[in-house]
Amino acid sequence: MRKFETVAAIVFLLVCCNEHASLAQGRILDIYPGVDVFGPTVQSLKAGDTLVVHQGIYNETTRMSIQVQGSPAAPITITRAAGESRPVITRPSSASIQNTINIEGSTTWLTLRGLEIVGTGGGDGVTMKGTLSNITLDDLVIHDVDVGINFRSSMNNITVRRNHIYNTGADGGTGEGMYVGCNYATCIVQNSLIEQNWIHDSLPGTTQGDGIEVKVGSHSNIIRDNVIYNRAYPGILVYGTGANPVNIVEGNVIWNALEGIYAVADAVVRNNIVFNSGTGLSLYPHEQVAQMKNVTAVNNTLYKNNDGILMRWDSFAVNMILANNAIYSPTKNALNLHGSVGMFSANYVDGKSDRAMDGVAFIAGGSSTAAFVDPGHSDFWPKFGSPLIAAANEAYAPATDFNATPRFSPYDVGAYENDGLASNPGWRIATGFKEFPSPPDTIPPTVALTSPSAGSNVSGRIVVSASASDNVGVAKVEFRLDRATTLGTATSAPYSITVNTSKFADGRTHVLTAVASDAAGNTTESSPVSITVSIAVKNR
Ligand SMILES: [Ca+2]
Ligand SMILES: [Ca+2]
Ligand SMILES: [Ca+2]
Repeated sequence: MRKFETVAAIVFLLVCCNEHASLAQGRILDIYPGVDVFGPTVQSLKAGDTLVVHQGIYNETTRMSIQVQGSPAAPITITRAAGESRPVITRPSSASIQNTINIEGSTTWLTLRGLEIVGTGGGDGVTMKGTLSNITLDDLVIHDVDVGINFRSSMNNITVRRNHIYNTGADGGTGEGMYVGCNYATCIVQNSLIEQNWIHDSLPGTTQGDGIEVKVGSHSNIIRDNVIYNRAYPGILVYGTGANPVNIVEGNVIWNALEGIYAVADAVVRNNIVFNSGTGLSLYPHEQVAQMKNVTAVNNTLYKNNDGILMRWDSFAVNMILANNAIYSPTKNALNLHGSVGMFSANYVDGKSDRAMDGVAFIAGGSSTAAFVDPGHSDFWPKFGSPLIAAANEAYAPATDFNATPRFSPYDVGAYENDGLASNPGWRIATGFKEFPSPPDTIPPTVALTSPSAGSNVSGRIVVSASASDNVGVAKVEFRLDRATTLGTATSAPYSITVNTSKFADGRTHVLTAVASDAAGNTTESSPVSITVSIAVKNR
C-alpha cells in the first residue's frame, strides 16, 4: 500500500466516525428548493449539523458567503438527499455575476457532498478564500463556470475528491478546473489532497483553461488519479515549493491538452499517462520560479504527443531525475531536450529526438504496437514480449503503479507494472472517473434461525425463518434438516420457507439450521435449533 493511501485511510476513518458523532450531537436539517433558501440555511449551520438538500433547483439571488465552523468531533456536512436526484445550486440570470458558492472567513471542518453547482455569467463554481482548513468537496458536479474550484488564500488540509468539473472558462475567463494558490506565492495551499476528479472541456474563448494548476509556493499537496482531457492549457501544472516539501503528481491520465503535465520544480511526477497532447511532460523554467530543482519524473507513459518530453534543464538545475519513462511519439517528437542536463536513466523512446539513443539514459523503444497491448485504443499495458518489461532502473521505480498495485522486481518502464499479466487488470482509460476495484469481500454473513423456537413440537406445514445480514449483502439463505438435507432456499428478506413436516414425521428430534451466503461465496451456518416432529396420524 502506498504511504499516501495509509494517510488517506486514516483521514477517511476520522471523517467517517466524526460524521457518526455529528448525527448523535448535531441537528439534521432538511431544505427544499426555492429562492434564497440554500445560502441562508447553510450560514445558520452549527458544529455537528447535517444539512440534507432535497432535489430541485435552488436559486440564489444574493452573493453567497458560507462562513461556518465545525470541529474535529463535530464537523458540518451538507449533502444531497439519499435516493433523490442531485440538487442544483445556481443563480438566476437576472442576478449580479458572482461565484455560485463562496466559502470564506474561518470556515473549518465542513463537507459539501453530492450537489450540482451551475454558474451564470462567468463566476466560479466554488471559491474558497479566508483562513480555511479541513474542508472536503466530494462528489460535486460543477459546470459552466469560469474556474471550477478556486483556492484563493492560504489554507491547508483541503480534500477535493471525485468531483466532475466541465465547461470551464465561461465568459472568457481563465477557466482552470482547479486553481490552487496564488501568483508569486502571495498565498500558499498545503497538505491538501486532490484525487479522482474528472475534469474536461474548457470552453471556447477561455484565456487559459488548465485542468489543475498548483501555484508557486504551494506545497505538500497530492494530485492523483484524476482524469483530465480537452483542455486548452496544461492538464496539470505545478510550479515549485520553495524550501518546502514537494508536490506529488501521480496516477493521473490526461489527453488532448495543450501540454500534459508541466512541472517546474519540487515535484514527484510518477505513474501518469499522457497522450494526444501538445507535450507529454513539460519540464522547463517559469518566471515565477527562482530555480529549477528537485523534479523526479519517473515511470510515466507518454504516447503520441507532439513533444513527448519538452525539457530545458540547464546546468544550474539541481537534483533533476528523468527515468523509466515510456516515451512513444511515432512520427512526432519524442524528445525535445535542447542540451538539457540531469540524471537520465532507462527512458524508452520511439519517435524523433534531438538526443542520441545511448542505450543507458535513452533507449530505442521499438514500435508502440510492440510495446503496448493496444495503444490506438489507449491500452498502454505492456504486452508480452514488450521491451518495457523488466527494463527499468530499480533505483527509481515507484512502489506502486498506475493501478496503485505494488510493483515487483524486476521493474517495468512506464506507468504500468506487468508482473506476468497479459492484460490490464485495472481500470481502462475512458471518459469518466478513474475507478479502483473494491477489495474482495472476505467477511461472512451472520445468521440465526428465528422460527420455530428451540424445543418446539411441530406437525404439518410450518414456517421456518431466519434473520441474516452481511457487510455487503446476503445473497441467499438455505434451510437444512439435520445439517444435510436442504429444505429450501430464500433469496430475499424476510428469509423464510414453508416446510411440510409430515415427510419426516417420526416422533424423533431433528435439528434445523440456516446457511447464509454472500455474493462472494462466504457462508455461515446458524446455531442448530432442535425440534420434535409429531408422528403423523394415520388413516384419519
Ligand atoms: Ca492558469
Ligand atoms: Ca515486475
Ligand atoms: Ca460479506
